[in-house]
This record gives sequence, structure tokens and C-alpha cells, in this order.
Amino acid sequence: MDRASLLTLIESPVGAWVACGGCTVLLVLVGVGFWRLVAAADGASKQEPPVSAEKKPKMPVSTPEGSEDVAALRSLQPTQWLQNLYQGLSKTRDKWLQGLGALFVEGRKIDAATLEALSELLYRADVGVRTTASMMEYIRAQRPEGSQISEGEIRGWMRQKTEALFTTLDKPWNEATAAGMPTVFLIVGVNGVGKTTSIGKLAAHFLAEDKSVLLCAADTYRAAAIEQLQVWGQRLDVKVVAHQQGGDPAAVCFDAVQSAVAKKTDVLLIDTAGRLHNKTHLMEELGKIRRTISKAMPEAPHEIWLVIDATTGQNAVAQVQAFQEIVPLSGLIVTKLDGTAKGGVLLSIADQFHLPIRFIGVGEKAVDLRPFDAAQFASSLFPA
Ligand SMILES: Nc1nc2c(ncn2[C@@H]2O[C@H](COP(=O)(O)OP(=O)(O)OP(=O)(O)O)[C@@H](O)[C@H]2O)c(=O)[nH]1
Ligand SMILES: [Mg+2]
Repeated sequence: MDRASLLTLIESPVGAWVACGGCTVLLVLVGVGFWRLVAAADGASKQEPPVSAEKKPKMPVSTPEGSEDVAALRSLQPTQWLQNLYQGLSKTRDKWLQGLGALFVEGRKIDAATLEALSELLYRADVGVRTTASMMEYIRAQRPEGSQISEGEIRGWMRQKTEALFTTLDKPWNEATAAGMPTVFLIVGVNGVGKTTSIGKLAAHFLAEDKSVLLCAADTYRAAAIEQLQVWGQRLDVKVVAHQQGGDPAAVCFDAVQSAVAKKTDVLLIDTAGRLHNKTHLMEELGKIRRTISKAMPEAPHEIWLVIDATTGQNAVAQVQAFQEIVPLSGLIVTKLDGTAKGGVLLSIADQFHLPIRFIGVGEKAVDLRPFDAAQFASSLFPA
């Protein structure tokens, strides 16, 4: 198109219309660009401040795991648990049986030498002096002095004595007396014994019994401890009452009991901080926690369970002693029996403190923590 034709076109009505349309398009484009800039600036000003990993823990969002724990517990066959228990106690049993086998290479009689050698074996398996002595008394009473005895007979007498020892302590735990009120469990123990994981497993256990469960994070010293319980809460789809890190542990317990009462929850499980039994102020704090719980619900806590790690052997005896002086323990949870040859310490503790063992743990999974059964335990430790 030459210059003259172009001028004619611009001056014509059609040309004016095209020029006007071009301007409109241009204006719209400029407008959109401007609006985008404004929106971006506005968005930036509304962005949430960065949240530290400490405040916003990454939690598994999928829920099926929780139902898997509960489903696994519901479908756990008694024979399967017996196998797990037998396997879990293998280190303790092997140590004991190897020693016994060596003792009985040649025939044995009931005499001072045999009883001395048996005492030595039990003592080395963390059974403790006092319990070993009562075991020997029991064996001596079975046959007249000088009678021939077999390895199988010794195992049988040990089994009977062990079962009898635990059976006398076996009684149901306290529960809330009024219908619709929660049974409150306060779980205590030294650092790292397995309190929090046991609470997760206990929650799964109660859920498998169709009970409603609430968890309370009263280990307020470490954010990670609160998060650990919250992860269990998510995993099992159970609510967790928690305050800020550094808060008063007694206060969160008070809130949790009130919440459990208001919601008519069947079971409240309270996790506490690990405390060394020789740290006086921490032990006193435990006394305060207990008193505060009682203010929120006079008959609570219904049960105070000390968690002991079986791998610590005789040290667990000192722990029971120290905690018993501060709070009235009503039962024990024994964890990590799978990792130790020191399982004999349970006999020692039961004999000395007359405390029932409520649950025992032989592994990391929810199905690995089960109610304690005297006969099962005795026959896994001293098989026929
Ligand atoms: N093998 C084995 N490990 C266990 C058992 N019970 C707990 N554990 C492990 O022990 C470790 C400590 O468990 P936690 O539950 O954190 O112990 P805690 O008493 O709450 O620890 P603190 O809160 O730090 O005092 C974890 O790695 C658990 O998986 C068990 O029966 N067998
Ligand atoms: Mg813990």
C-alpha cells in the first residue's frame, strides 16, 4: 500500500474504527498488566510468616496406618502373640537354659552344690538375691535332700514358682466408678524407657476394645516430645491435649482431665517427661501433677504405671523404689524384653514390690505390647 492510499484509509470511517479498536486493545493489555502487579504486591503482603519446623511438625496425613494398628491388634491370634513373646524372651531364656544345660551334663542331686550353682545362674540372670533365695527354698521343698533331679524337673519347678509369684499379684486395675467418666492412666518413668511409644500402643489396645481414647502431652520440656505424641494421635485418629513447649505439665493434665470428663471419653492416657529418679525437683513435680489431676477429678488418676526398660536390669529395681516414694504406683509396663538377657529382673521386682505387671513389650509394633499373663510368661521363660 502506498502512502496516499494509507492516508485515505486512516481518514475514512473504517480506518478510524480500526485505530480506535487498536487503542482499546492496548489499554486493556496495560490494564491487565497493572492489575497483576497490584495483585502480586497484595499477595506478598498477605503471605503467612515463615513457620519454623519446630512449630509446625510434619505429620503423616494418611490415616490408614492407625486403623492398621487397631486392625492388627483385633486380628492378632493368641498363638501368634505366644510366638512373639517366646521370641521376645529368647535372650533371657537362652542364657538361663545354656547355664542349666551345662549344670546337668552329669546327673545332679538336691544338695548344697546344686543349689549353689542354680543360685549363681539365677543371680546372673538378674533375678536378684532375695527372689533367688525363695526359688531355692521352693526347690529344696520339692524333694528330700540327696534325691536325684533332672534338668526338666528344675525347669518345671521354676515355671511353677514364677507363675505363682505373678498370679498372686494379678488383680484388675481400677477404673472410673461412675458411668461415662474417664479412667485416667498416668504413665511415668525415667528417660527413654518407652513411655510415649507404650502410650501409643496402649491407645491402639483400648481402641481395639472399642473404647474412646484421649491422649495428654504432659512432657512439656521438649517440643519433640509433644510432636511424638501428636504423631501417634494422627496415626490412630485420637485427640491429643497439648500446651506450648515449656508450659506447666500439671496445667495440661488438668485441662485433659476436664476435656475427658466433658467428652465422656473412656480412657485418658497421660504422657509425662522422663525424669531421673535421683533428680529431686523433677520427682516433686510428679507429685504436683498427681495432685492437680485429683483436683480435676477426685478419684483420678485411677492408675499410675511405671514404665521400666528390661535392658537396665537391676537398675530398674532402684527406679521402682524411687518412684514409689513419690507417687503410689499401681502397676508396671515392662518394655524392650526383646533386646535383653536381663528379663529375670521382673521376678525380682514383682517379689520385692508386689506390683502387678500390666503390659509387656517385646518389640516396636503396636501388637508387640500386650497384657501380661503370668502363665504365658512363666512357660516362655522356663519351657517344659
Ligand atoms: N525393641 C524395643 N524397643 C522399644 C520398646 N518399647 C519402646 N521401644 C523404643 O524405645 C525408644 C524410646 O521410646 P520412647 O517412647 O520415646 O521413650 P520415652 O520413655 O517416652 O522417652 P523420653 O520421653 O525421652 O523419656 C523408641 O525408639 C522406641 O521405639 C520395646 O518393647 N522393644
Ligand atoms: Mg516420651
